Amino acid sequence: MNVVPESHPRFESLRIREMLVAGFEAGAVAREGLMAHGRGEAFDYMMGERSTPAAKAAAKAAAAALLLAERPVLSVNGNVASLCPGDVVGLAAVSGAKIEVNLFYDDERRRGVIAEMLYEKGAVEVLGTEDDRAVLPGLDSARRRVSAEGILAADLVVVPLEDGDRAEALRRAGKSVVAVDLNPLSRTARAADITIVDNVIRALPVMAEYCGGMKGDGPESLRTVSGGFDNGANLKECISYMVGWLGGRS
Ligand code: PTJ
Repeated sequence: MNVVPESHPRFESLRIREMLVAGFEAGAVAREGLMAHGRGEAFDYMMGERSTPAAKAAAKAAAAALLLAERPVLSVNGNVASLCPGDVVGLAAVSGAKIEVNLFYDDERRRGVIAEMLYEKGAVEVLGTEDDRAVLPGLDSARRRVSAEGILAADLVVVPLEDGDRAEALRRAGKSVVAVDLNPLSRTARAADITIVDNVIRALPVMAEYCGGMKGDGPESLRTVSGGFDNGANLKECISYMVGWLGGRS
């Protein structure tokens, strides 16, 4: 983690890459997760590697929805565990959400490594490592294996770095879906109720901050915030922001 000098103009981006490589070497990140990060990086570049006003609005609506939910769950994969395990634990603590490991490239050993990374950051309980997991209907990938006490019973699931299939299956199962995806064109981004088009590294702390700020608010006020959110319009705003950002650089 000390090869790139802090004075390097791309230090932050390179530091994030090193976190993923370290996560890969620790056995948490799938090989394919490294490539998925590359796609994310490209979109992040197109929005100036910052949380846009549209992303902040989506994070606020997501925080209100999280506080309103009765059985919210944060779904964690290898990339998320390697990039921001402490932020996952922090968001769970402030929102009352459960934490569940759920992998596309499912592997018992990797699930254990990821759970351990979260426990090291203070997680009280990490679901998804049990042998006898339940099945989320309407999904063929390994992501269908879910905890009966977690995602199966959830009324809202936060899905950072997701594949569209599961986002759609979760919606069909009657759950609200909050996605964090740098790609505003992805199937996940379109299938979710609320999509935060931002890097998960920035989005989770912003969500936690909004949760902390709105924690004392009544359900009516929270419903006004989450119900007033239009995901389609927000995605359009994100795309316009990217086009504007690129236009300004040419
Ligand atoms: O750990 P596993 O086995 O669950 O595997 C995880 C990956 C990421 C490999 C798996 O979910 C996958 O293949 O995902 P996709 O279909 O490549 O989608 C990942 C999405 O996340 C893409 O739209 C990327 O743009 C986006 N993305 C990548 N890095 C980030 C991101 N979004 C937010 N923050 C990031 N840091």
